[in-house]
Amino acid sequence: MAQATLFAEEGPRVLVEDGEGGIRYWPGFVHDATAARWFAALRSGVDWRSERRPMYDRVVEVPRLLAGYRLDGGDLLPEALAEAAVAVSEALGTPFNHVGLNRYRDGSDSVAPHNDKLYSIVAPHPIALLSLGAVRRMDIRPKQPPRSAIRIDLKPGSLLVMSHASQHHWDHGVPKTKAPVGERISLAFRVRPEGGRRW
Ligand SMILES: O=C(O)CCC(=O)C(=O)O
Repeated sequence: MAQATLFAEEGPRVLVEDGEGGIRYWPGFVHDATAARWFAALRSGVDWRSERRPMYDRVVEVPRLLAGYRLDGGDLLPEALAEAAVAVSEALGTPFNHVGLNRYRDGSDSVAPHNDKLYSIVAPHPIALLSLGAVRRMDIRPKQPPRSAIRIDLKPGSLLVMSHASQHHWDHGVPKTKAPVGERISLAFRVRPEGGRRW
């Protein structure tokens, strides 16, 4: 698909500055119609899994559905995912080799505040989060005081780009909400180290 029909016009906004591009929010990265088409295709075409993970002395259900694909030719990609991967990689000039998918079924699904583990991503490449489906709020909070959060409503078709360096100083998370919200899917593009543990 030609990029002219993929991309919307609203450009990126800088939320945090650092020497590697900081944290940028690009509300209209793709048109609403493209975002809606990718959402529908991925919701039905991905083999979603639920996961349980150890948390302190317990094992808890991860509060969202997950999936992941290699982008280096190792996995057969749903067409919508292949299109999204090309769009994001070309726009950022980044050789992303992995995409993690998160599906938030309703407001009780969430991701706790965290930073990407630095051993699991290659510097100086950024992490890019493409949002599809319902709007959910992301809180981006400095690790050091004063810890006041940047709160950003992630619109469908938006791209949030976080530098590798930002992961040292900022946490990000999508809190639960009691508001009635529809489903959201996020695509988290990363450059993983070859032979690393986190594929
Ligand atoms: O859903 C999002 O936009 C955030 C996902 C996230 O933080 C992650 O996959 O590590």
